[in-house]
Amino acid sequence: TATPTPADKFSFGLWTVGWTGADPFGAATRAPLEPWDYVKQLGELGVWGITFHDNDVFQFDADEQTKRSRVTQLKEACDSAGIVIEMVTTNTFTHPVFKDGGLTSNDRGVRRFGLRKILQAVDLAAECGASTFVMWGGREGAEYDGSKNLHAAFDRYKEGLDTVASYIKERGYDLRIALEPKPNEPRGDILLPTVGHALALIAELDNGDIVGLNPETGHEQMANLNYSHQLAQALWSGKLFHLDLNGQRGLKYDQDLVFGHGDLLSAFFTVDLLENGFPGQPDAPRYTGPRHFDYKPSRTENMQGVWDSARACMSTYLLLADKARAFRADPRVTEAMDYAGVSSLQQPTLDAGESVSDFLAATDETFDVEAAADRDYGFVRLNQLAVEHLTGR
Ligand code: GLT
Ligand code: MN
Ligand code: MN
Ligand code: MN
Repeated sequence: TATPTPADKFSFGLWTVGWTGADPFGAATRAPLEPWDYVKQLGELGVWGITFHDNDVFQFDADEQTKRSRVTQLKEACDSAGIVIEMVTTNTFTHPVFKDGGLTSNDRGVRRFGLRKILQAVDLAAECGASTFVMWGGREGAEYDGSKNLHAAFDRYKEGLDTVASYIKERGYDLRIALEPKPNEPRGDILLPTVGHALALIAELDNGDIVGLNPETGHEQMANLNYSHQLAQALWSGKLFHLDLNGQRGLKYDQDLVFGHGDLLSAFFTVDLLENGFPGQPDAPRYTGPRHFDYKPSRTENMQGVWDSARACMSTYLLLADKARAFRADPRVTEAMDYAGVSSLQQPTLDAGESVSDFLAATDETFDVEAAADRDYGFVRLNQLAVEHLTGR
């Protein structure tokens, strides 16, 4: 195992280690602790930061005084554990009032109630010094295609997000919104099912400059997508504001396994991208934010297993980071990447200043179609080198 320190910038949602194991088929298998008790333990594990929903700290119907005292107690626990509150979010999915969503419910009263709850959580995020405000629209969706005017739903989603973003600007908060895509569960179909869908909505916002993404490993994999590719496109768009690392094994319910306990080779390339950036392109955008885990300690585990699994998330990440560094430093990998043409992709296809008509007129250009068709790229050998590093050969 590899032991983390706060310099590694690992963070955990309070709802992760705090999950008591209640699922749609069974009752809780562990007793809940108070938020500050989780903080203390996470501090001892070498964790840098925590994240939470408003209702991870106080109940949905808590009065102002209770909210105040519980938030204060949490902040004090973070201070004494040397832990940062890096992200805060709103729960607009647990209470039955949100059964048809918060920002996109068919019921306007619910939308106004949900928007107020979100804005109050924005104030809380700023008060706690968080830099990211995640918005996972878990209930923004439908089971039945005829139950929603989807055109209006996108209008209301845009309206809600723009209202929250402009409120952040108006207040001068140093806070950015990160949308978290998910294809389904708990709704049959959730709006913004993937990173690409969220990017497309952000492009339509009036205040989209402070709206980006919080992609989760398992959520992209539930849509049968490649997580590292999703991170790459979010980075390329300047929109990778935050992330949720975990594990998922195939197309099934959202497993929220320990990071690396799903597709390990994919996890390797995720860490490789996060730690080493795009290959041979040091000026390309890099992710420098928290290494945030959104996982669930399996309900077969007791409290020992909760802390073991939190440690496992961080240890897996650090072990993969070591492997990824060794992979990039390996001369055989450099050679295989050159052979594969990896660095050549950086070269623009047209010459500098070359016009389309010049390009079309350049008939003297010699290109051997047959030779290029016969070319060996050696991608398999390159991938095998990754496997060899990963298996410690
Ligand atoms: C919920 C969801 C997660 C989100 C959280 C943020 S809450 O547990 O399953 O993926 O990241 O609202
Ligand atoms: Mn999940
Ligand atoms: Mn989840
Ligand atoms: Mn998540």
